[in-house]
Amino acid sequence: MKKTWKYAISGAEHTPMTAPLVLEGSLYELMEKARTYGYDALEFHTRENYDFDLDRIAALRETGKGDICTLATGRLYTQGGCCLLGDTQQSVDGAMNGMQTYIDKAAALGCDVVLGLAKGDVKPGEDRGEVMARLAGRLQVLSDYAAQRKVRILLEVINHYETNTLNTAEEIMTFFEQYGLSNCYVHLDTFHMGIEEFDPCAAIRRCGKRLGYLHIADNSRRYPGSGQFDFARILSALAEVGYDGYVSLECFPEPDRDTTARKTIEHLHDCEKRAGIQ
Ligand code: LER
Ligand code: MN
Repeated sequence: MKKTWKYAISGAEHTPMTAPLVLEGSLYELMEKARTYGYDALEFHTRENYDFDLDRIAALRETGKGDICTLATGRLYTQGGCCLLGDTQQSVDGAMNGMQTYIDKAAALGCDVVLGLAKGDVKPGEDRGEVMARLAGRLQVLSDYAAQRKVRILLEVINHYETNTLNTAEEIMTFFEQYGLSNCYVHLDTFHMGIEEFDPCAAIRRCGKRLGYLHIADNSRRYPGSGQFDFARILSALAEVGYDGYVSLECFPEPDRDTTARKTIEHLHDCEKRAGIQ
């Protein structure tokens, strides 16, 4: 079987103690570090108004010293308090404007955006069908805005302890089948799948060509290879659907950032070998 995907690693300039983010440091240093550890690119977590030095990034790319594949937007919600299903107009406008700013930055960088918690929730007493239609309408605006700029929206499937919408591959695929949203792609995460899916490989196959991004962590949300998940099986499922996006490490940096980054890439290469993936 053929390896069709690339590997990425998550990082931010400042990571809260509770965040499952591996690297911490300046963006440009992290882009280089990712490459040194053997990953193809960096997944960067930041606020929407981050000032990217595009010349410096272009130089890192041209010399093969570093790359950036995604901007994660969760801080729009966790720090900015805005989400697409917000209960005030200010929260919704903040999320729409904030996402458009992230998309503008991603367009300048030539990368994609991840949308997870900034999606929001159905509130008690609300009609779920109506709320999901409202979410689809707002996503359609963002999806069109991003498509015009050649940016894809990677919509993350997150477990039900963190959010109450789009918790499984089946749910998001049914949502896409109902509303189209052709520039939105499924973003799975092995940690969340361990909670929600009967079989993560079946979930990958259900998404097929609509799978756009994958976070990996082991069952305890520590590095792949530290726990019970079978990553050889997961990589085989990716090969089966011809997945050509990034497999990005998002886990707790325990026992430390360096060990996490090294052990993961070692384990992934070992799993590739065991699964006969070249
Ligand atoms: C973010 O990628 C994620 O997986 C969520 O658990 C964040 O809370
Ligand atoms: Mn994730």
